[in-house]
Amino acid sequence: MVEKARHEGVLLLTLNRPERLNALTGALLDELYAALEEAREDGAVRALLLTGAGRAFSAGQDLGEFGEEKPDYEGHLRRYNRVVRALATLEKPVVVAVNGAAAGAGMSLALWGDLRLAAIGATFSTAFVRIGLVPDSGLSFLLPRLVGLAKAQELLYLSPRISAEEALALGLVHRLVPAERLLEEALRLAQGLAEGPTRALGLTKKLLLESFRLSLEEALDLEAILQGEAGRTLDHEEGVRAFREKRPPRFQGR
Ligand code: T3D
Repeated sequence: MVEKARHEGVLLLTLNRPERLNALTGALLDELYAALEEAREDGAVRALLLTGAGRAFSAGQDLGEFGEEKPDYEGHLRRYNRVVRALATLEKPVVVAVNGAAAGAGMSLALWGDLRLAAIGATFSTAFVRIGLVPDSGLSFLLPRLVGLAKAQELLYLSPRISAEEALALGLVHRLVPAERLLEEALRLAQGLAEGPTRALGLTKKLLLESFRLSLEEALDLEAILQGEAGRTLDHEEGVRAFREKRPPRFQGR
C-alpha cells in the first residue's frame, strides 16, 4: 500500500491503492508512519518524495473502512497525527508531488510537504465539511498559515474543488508540471535537495515550524542556537571553502 523506492539519497514513497483513489486506511497510515520513521533514522536518506499511484494523490480517509460500525475517530486520529508529526518534524526536506485529486486528509498530507509540485489537472478539496467532519491532520493549523484566514474560511466552510492553477495562485503548491513529467520533475527537485546541505535544510524546517508558536525574542534565540549547530557542520565548512575556491560545493548532509 505504501511503495518504497530509493533514488540515491531520495526515498520515494508512493501511496498505492489506486483502485480506491489512495484512500487512507489504518493499515496504510501505519505503513506510511513506519516508512517515515525509516527515513528519519537512515542517514543515507537525505530527502523524501511523496506521491500517489494512479489518478489521485489521495481521497482522504477511506469512507468504507468502518463499514456500518460507528467509527472511533478520536482514537483513529492518533494514527493520522503520528504521520503528520513525523512529516512535520522530519529534519529532511519533503517534496510532495500531487498527481491528481487530493481531498480531506489527503489534502492535509499533501500540504505537509516542504515543497509541493502539482500536476496540471490535479485538484484540491478540503472535503471534511461535506461529510459533517472538522478539518484534521493539521489542516486547521496549516491552511490559514498558507493562504490566510479568509481563504481558509472559504475552503473549509464551502469546500470547493479547486484546480491546480488556483492552488498555485493561493500558494498551496509551489509549481505546476504537466502530468507526464510530474514524477521526473519532482525527483529532480528532491535529488537536488538531497545533494544540498540537508542538516541546514532540516534545521530551517524546524525554525519555520517553531516560528508559529514563538515570540520574536524566542525566535531570535532559537535561530542563534540552530545557527550554532549549522555552523558546526562539515557542510558549512565545505560551503565556505567552495565559495572561496569558486567551485560548486559538495555537501554531505553532515
Ligand atoms: O479519524 C478519522 O478517520 C476521521 C478522518 C477523516 C479524514 C478525512 O479525510 S475525511 C474526508 C474523506 N474524504 C472525502 O470525503 C473525499 C471523498 N471523495 C471525493 O470527494 C472525490 O471522490 C474525489 C474529489 C477524491 C475524486 O473525485 P472523482 O470525481 O475523481 O472520483 P469519484 O467518482 O468521486 O470517486 C471514484 C471512486 O472512488 C468512487 O467509487 P466507485 O463509485 O467507483 O465504486 C468513490 O466512491 C471512491 N472514493 C472516492 N473517495 C473515497 C472513495 N472511497 C472511499 N473513501 C473515499 N474517501
